[in-house]
Amino acid sequence: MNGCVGCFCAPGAAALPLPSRNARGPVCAAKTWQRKQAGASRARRANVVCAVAGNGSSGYVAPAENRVAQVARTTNETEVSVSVNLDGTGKCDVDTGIGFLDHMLNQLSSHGLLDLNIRARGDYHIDDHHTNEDVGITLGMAIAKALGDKKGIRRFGHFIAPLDEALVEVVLDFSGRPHLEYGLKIPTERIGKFDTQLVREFYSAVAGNAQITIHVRQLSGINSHHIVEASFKAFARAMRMALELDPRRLGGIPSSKGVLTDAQGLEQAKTQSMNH
Ligand SMILES: [Mn+2]
Repeated sequence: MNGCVGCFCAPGAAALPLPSRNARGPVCAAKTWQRKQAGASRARRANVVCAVAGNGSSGYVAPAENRVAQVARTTNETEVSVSVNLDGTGKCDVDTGIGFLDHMLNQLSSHGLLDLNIRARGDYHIDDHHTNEDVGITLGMAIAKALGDKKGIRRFGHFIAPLDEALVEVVLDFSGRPHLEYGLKIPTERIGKFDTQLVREFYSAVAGNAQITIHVRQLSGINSHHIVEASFKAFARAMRMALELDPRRLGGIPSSKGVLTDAQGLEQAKTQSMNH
């Protein structure tokens, strides 16, 4: 018996006894399966195009309700307001008074497809510490508020982003359990005027207030600006993955416990953050 027409299976191996109606010769089981898959994936692509027109993320499922929130937070040290749309298109309008932080928030918005509007003013005459941290706290609170009970989300997200020589991995879980494992080794104390110790403070504030477990791991990197920016790009894409809806979840809460928010923990985080 001859081998299958159109693939390289061994002559006679698993060949169907009769050629199919459209085939010009005998067809092996593998080829039949491939042809079925090709037809199915053409059909899938057509559906997805209808479902995601204008969004551009394959498999994107729009939520039934808008996932948006606004949070304003004022202390003796800072005044911060954040608006966020978790299902945005990457529209970003931020002015925190800290240039490098604005640059990083633009990465988060653009690559996470979050619409962000952030205004902050703080006690810069001391340093940028309070303002940087309070932007992270308020952003975390806004994300948690927009997300609500987390019904239907993918929950986990991960991404490895390069920026030239720098390569940074971010893995996160919207677990309701705030935790930060921070592995950036930034070689300089400053990027322009920005104190590089503030990167950790920012991630910690977001993790605490959005109740996310975040692991940030540096795989390579020499230039401080590249390392931090790669981390924000990875963070953004990981957030996008985790926050998008899983159509197979059918709107359920992605936890075997059935709950992913810790109201008491959230209150504690807010109280702690007010006492910094
Ligand atoms: Mn840059």
